[in-house]
Amino acid sequence: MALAAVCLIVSLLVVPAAHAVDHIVGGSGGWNQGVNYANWASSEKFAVGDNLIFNYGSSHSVDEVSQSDYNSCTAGNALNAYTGGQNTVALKKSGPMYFLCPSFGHCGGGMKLSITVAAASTPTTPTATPPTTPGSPSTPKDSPSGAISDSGYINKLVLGLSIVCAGLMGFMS
Ligand SMILES: [Cu+2]
Repeated sequence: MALAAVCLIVSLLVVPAAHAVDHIVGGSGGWNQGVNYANWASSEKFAVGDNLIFNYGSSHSVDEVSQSDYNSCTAGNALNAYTGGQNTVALKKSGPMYFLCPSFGHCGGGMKLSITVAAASTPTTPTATPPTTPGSPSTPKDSPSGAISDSGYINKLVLGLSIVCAGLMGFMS
């Protein structure tokens, strides 16, 4: 039982955890009046597993709302409400999300944000450095071809872990 749990956790952690991105809402402008959030959002790529970070002063707060409440700047039906000046909102599922500031007049003045969350991205350009150095001529034994891509490396790692876990669990049962 314990081993199976460990194997499951390991295989869940290995791949997706490396690509989460924290999006600072509004950039240096933060969550405030006078920031164009449509422009800001258009320059970001949101994916499941990422986080939105809201930073704001005491005259503001953050409501996640429905699309219709977003369009009409209706506060009071918040799906989730955030206060306190600094919040991290985890993007847990793909699709649109809508936020506004419920302080009177702020949403109408532009303090509203809509984003579209994409499904978790595949690692097309991984930045993690593998523990081995396949490009180095001093380690020919680890990678005879010298051309294993990062994604190929991760796939082999996951496959290897799966085989080891399956073997261990078969041995234990
Ligand atoms: Cu506000």
